[in-house]
Amino acid sequence: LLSEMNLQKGLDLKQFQLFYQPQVCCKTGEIEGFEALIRWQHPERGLIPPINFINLAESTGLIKLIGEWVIQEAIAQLKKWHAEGKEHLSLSINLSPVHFLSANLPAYLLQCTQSAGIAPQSLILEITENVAIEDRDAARNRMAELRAMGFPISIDDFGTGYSSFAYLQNLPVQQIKIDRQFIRHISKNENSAAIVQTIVQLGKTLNLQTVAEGVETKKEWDLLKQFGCDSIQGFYFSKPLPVNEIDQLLQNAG
Ligand code: G
Ligand code: G
Ligand code: NA
Repeated sequence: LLSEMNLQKGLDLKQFQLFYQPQVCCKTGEIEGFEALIRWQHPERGLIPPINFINLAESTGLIKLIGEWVIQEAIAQLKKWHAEGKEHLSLSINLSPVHFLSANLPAYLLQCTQSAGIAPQSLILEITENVAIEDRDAARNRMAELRAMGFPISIDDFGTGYSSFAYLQNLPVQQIKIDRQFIRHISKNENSAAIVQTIVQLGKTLNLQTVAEGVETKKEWDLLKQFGCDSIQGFYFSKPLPVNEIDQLLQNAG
């Protein structure tokens, strides 16, 4: 079993790696950014997916160190892409609730983006709906603080939690990511299609960017375009890939 000691060692030995999954603009069909997804390249166990260690990282407090590594790595990569003339690319990172609410996160983010010369607007912070359930006031203050600095905030897995609408009513959010569980049935189930259409409509009314997650087929992509969804992410376009393969993809895209 994985332990705290293993995890710390993984950090020390730099065994973590970011994979990147493209996000594609529905209007132009072009890549507009990526979501960074962490992997653990373990010498004996191979590539370990985040579901197998994020909970442990959260319960041991190591999630802050891991999250700071993700921030550093993501910004360094973004800086490379921007230096190659791809200034339009954005990068989304996942932040755990504990890290999101931790005291020095805003200062850390600002320091990292400033020293890299990266505009905060191009680093999108993804948080899940649970963040506000646990500590509503702290979450609201934190979002406002990060917004004031220029970091866009995205609600991940939108529609699956209890507080979806509370978020949109009160909190400074710029993007919602429509959960895969709705997307994967839109071409077969009228209820799923209606829910997604309604979320997209809501996004338009509230001036929020809508991103559909887990898009796997041409049929789903066509429907989402028809609904007016802003962006898609999913296996239909590309699975999450290591950076060398992403660079190839960007090159082929011209
Ligand atoms: O890439 P994959 O589908 O295995 O990711 C599963 C989940 O792990 C994602 O939904 C995401 O919420 C979480 N995850 C991936 N990368 C990170 C990360 O860098 N930090 C945190 N906190 N969670 C991540
Ligand atoms: O919750 P979050 O959005 O961070 O989850 C991203 C995870 O979803 C990644 O681990 C990624 O591997 C997975 N994923 C991305 N695209 C697809 C897809 O089209 N289909 C399925 N089944 N999983 C996907
Ligand atoms: Na995410």
